[in-house]
Amino acid sequence: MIHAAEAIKRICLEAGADDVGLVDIDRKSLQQEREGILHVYPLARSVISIVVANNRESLQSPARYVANEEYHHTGDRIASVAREILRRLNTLGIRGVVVNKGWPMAVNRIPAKIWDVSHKIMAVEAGLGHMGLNRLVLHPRMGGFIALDSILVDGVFDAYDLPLAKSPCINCNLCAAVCPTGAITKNQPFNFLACLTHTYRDNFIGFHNWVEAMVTSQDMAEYRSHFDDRETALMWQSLMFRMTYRCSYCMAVCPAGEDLTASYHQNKKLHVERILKPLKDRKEPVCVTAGSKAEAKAKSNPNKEVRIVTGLGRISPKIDSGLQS
Ligand code: B12
Ligand code: SF4
Ligand code: SF4
Repeated sequence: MIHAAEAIKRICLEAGADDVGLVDIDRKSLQQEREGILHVYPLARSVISIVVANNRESLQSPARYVANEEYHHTGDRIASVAREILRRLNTLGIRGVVVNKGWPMAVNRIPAKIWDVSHKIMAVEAGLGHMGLNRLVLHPRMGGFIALDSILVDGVFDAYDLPLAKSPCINCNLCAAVCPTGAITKNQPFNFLACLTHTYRDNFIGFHNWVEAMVTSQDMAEYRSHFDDRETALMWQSLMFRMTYRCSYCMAVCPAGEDLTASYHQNKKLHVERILKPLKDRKEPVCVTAGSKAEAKAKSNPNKEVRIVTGLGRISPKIDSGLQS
């Protein structure tokens, strides 16, 4: 049976998605993604890509614990919305699987890819936006302030979406300007290791380093040379509550999307003063590996305290040596 795309989309919006697009998994542009999709759900025929908006101002706050709470809540909400959509589709005879929006992932696969379905690629194929210079999917209205999720279903639809003709990225370069690790630069590919080493410090990489520091340190002074008391507190918080993202500034400053671009163009200076500057000037440690371009970048901002860490290298030398620039 072929289902009406319009009716499926209506169900998604009524269940709480802020936007939705439909993708057939046989299209040529998804050939590399098929294996991952079929690993998660061997009966998949289509992907329903959904978007849920974040509260923008919470993500822009210099109080980063406020931004973190927003990430986690929007993540929970999109996971619930996706499950609600699937329950409703079940009543039409459509079966499927909701893919995790992010964590938990197949972290035991490192150094191989730890996720199976790239929500960004699905969202682009579903016509929900394009990846901007910051490598985030920018929605034409909501910009980058969105969470993404994908529902893999066995149903076939009478119409599918295609990528948008135009990218919402306005090439303002603010994401590159605010990035404390230099992961985003105009003429080079996104340096995911630079981003990962800093933003994910209180995630699995830092955790490995933390265990190592505890096992190998002879006394507290040596332990504190690896993890000072602030870092121990952040690790405790990530383990006790939920992971602390140390950065995400590239999302906070991005003026893409109708909701924001017009006001940005009206007063660029105000946008920079109010949103970019407090993040750029924020006094904080920036975690980098020794000798990396990220180290040089972090050192160039006097407001940042450069923290040399082991990074992923100790856990997965293969990734570090193969990809670090
Ligand atoms: C892996 C990952 C990361 C990695 C790599 C980012 C990346 N660009 O791929 C790191 C840790 C750096 C990261 C950081 C962040 N992420 Co993230 N991340 C993911 C994840 C799990 C997969 C992304 C993906 O598909 N990448 C592959 C392709 C599409 O990305 P790409 O840029 O074209 O290619 C790069 C990677 O492939 C990378 N790469 C190559 N080989 C390898 C090997 C390994 C092991 C890794 C890790 C990466 C890697 O290098 C390529 C060149 O840059 C998704 C969830 C999901 N399951 O889809 C969330 C996701 C992309 N993240 C998201 C967010 C919000 C963030 C952060 C803001 C942190 C946060 N608060 O959550 C930062 C922003 C950094 C940035 N500017 O991209 C959102 C993005 C929403 C949006 N509007 O687009 C997603 C979709 C989660 C969600 N469900 O909403 N993330
Ligand atoms: S999350 Fe931070 S370090 Fe990573 S790309 Fe964005 S601004 Fe750069
Ligand atoms: S901050 Fe500017 S350059 Fe960067 S992704 Fe957003 S619109 Fe594009």
